[in-house]
Amino acid sequence: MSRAYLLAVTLVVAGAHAAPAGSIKGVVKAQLTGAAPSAEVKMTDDPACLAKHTKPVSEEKLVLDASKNVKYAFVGIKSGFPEGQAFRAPVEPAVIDQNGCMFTPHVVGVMAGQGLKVLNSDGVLHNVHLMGKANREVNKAMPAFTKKMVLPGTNFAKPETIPLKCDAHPWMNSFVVVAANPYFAVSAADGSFEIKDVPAGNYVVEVWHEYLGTKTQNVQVGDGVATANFTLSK
Ligand SMILES: [Cu+2]
Repeated sequence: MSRAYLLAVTLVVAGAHAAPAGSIKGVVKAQLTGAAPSAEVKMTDDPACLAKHTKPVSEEKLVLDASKNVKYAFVGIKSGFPEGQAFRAPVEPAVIDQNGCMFTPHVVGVMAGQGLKVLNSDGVLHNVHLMGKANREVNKAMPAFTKKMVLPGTNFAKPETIPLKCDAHPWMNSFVVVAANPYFAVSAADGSFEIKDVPAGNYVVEVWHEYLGTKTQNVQVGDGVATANFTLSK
């Protein structure tokens, strides 16, 4: 029997023993006792920003649909992996845009060590100001003619939630959530999220929202879809 054949057999057997993967799906809802905060963004500081909108623009601190489903909640696996398990950061950077003088999306997730591509669709002077505590502070001008800038993964080495602001436009603020593993998602406009390709196991899943706070729940993932719905009260 040749060595190549033995190697091939070994690889097939190893593949067959890989843990099955499932997904975690759910919806994030808000339960509010008071009125939802909603502030109109005044772009009067910069006529170039003002000119990009024909309708009033709202802050994105709390974005709800008619059923109080929450957009821009970050959901990720907090713990439950085998001890010492290492994760490889995606090679492709995450992407955030400056569009209409707003950061889009308002919340973006990166894995520790993953880069972030910052776009400037506006053709307006912005600056990218990341105010991390565990990670280094980043403050870079983004001139009108600069269409993109890639911040390497060394800027996102440690898990934490980093506020991202533009000092030129005080209403521009967002969050870059640095996660310890690649299993996370940001909820869509209908509050739904899906974390894909999760190895089978028992996990603690955490939701974070800048206004509504955090909540955790235990989720058992097997071969298929595990459900994790969250209601955040305020
Ligand atoms: Cu700006």
